[in-house]
Amino acid sequence: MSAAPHSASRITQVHAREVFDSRGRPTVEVEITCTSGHTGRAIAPSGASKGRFEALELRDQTASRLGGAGVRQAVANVDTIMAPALIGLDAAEQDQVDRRLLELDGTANCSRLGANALVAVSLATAHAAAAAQGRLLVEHLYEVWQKAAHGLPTQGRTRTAALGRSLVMPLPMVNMISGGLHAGKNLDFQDFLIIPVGANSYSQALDWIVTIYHRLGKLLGERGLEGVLVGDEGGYGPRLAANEQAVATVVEAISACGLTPGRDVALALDVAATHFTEIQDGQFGYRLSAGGNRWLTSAEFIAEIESWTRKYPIISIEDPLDEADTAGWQAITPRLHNKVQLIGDDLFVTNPQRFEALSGQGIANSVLIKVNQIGTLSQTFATMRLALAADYWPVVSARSGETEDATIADLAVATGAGQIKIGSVARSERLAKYNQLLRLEERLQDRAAWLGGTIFTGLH
Ligand code: 2PG
Ligand code: MG
Repeated sequence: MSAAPHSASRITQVHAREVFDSRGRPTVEVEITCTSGHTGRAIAPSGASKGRFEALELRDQTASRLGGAGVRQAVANVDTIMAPALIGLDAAEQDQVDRRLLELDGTANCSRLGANALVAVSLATAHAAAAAQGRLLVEHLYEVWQKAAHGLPTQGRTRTAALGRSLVMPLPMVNMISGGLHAGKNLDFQDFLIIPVGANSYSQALDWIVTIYHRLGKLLGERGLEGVLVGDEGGYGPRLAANEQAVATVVEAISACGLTPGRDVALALDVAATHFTEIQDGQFGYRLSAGGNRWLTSAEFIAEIESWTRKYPIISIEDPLDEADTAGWQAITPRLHNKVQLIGDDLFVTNPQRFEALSGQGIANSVLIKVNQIGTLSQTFATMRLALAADYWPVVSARSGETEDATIADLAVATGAGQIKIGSVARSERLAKYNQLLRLEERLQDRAAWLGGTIFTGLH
């Protein structure tokens, strides 16, 4: 049902400015004001280990200022092109606003106006609509999502049957040790994470995570492993001898806290393999540096990852192979899909078309959800809907470049995604989201379910 044209949430003003993210890089902030006088604000995040098929983040490329990273053009695009076209629309009609944005851009990857401009406008629209209606953001997003998810089959799916249909406090997947592009390439793999599958509430999950994080820091410090230095997402960035040592050390930290690895707290990896792919003679391969210089074929690399899943309680693996190594993905999926969550991040880039095409080839069983990979909230919801309809777990995710903007916390709860990945439990751009989830848990109480590790029932 369309709201009346004189509704309180009609857009009267759209304004952008350049602000800075957690890496001290410029990004786009947008404020949208409605007839009611209420304003909504959002800030675009930014990735470092990007997928090749992500929407384009527009940077000024003027070397004389901020090394070319400025976003003044994206800001100008909001103020001069988007604002006049959005004024008068109803912010509560998210799909109309997003459609208008995509029409104005007119490209498949937001390359004319910039995905950083689009995402900030799209998210600010939701904030403005919520404020104008005097509702919590999570409540407004829930309504928008329910509309987008309309007709989602409720029968016949097992893994994700409980997801996407109601408010759910997400199970956090939390970075403990960082490598790859987020920590000066000290390790090949990007994230060594934990999932508190045995926790019986979000706040208990967070308690466990924080306890393990500090214990791990102490452990690394005792071993002289620079345990105090943290990567872009707040995870420790120690110079370990091998990728596997990171896994073993995290397991040790879990046990040292009196928790049982696997039962209470499981492990997860974001391999981000795209960033150490090395094609030789037209064949996909992976160049590992930590623990000796080795080049492995896809098949050898898959065998190595599989051997880890036998040795350690790993329940989730993200981007184990290059985004274009389709044959590799087709080989790893049947081998591991009953045992682990196989997340496509760089693989799917939250793009509904890519998701449809690749999931149709039986690749992965989970999709990472990052609004700025695709541009707008509506496209993000389209991907999430497709994911749930295909029985894929959606995991709402932050980027390595973040800010105080905590929208994804509300987004994860509103969509009932079941999982969230924000980084570690240090650095305020991460805690802004974890803390918002604590507020939501308190505020929503029984209205938001806690499914915890039960979403993985069926994996063994
Ligand atoms: C990832 C993300 C977040 P980036 O690869 O999953 O951890 O990193 O934002 O750099 O793409
Ligand atoms: Mg990733």
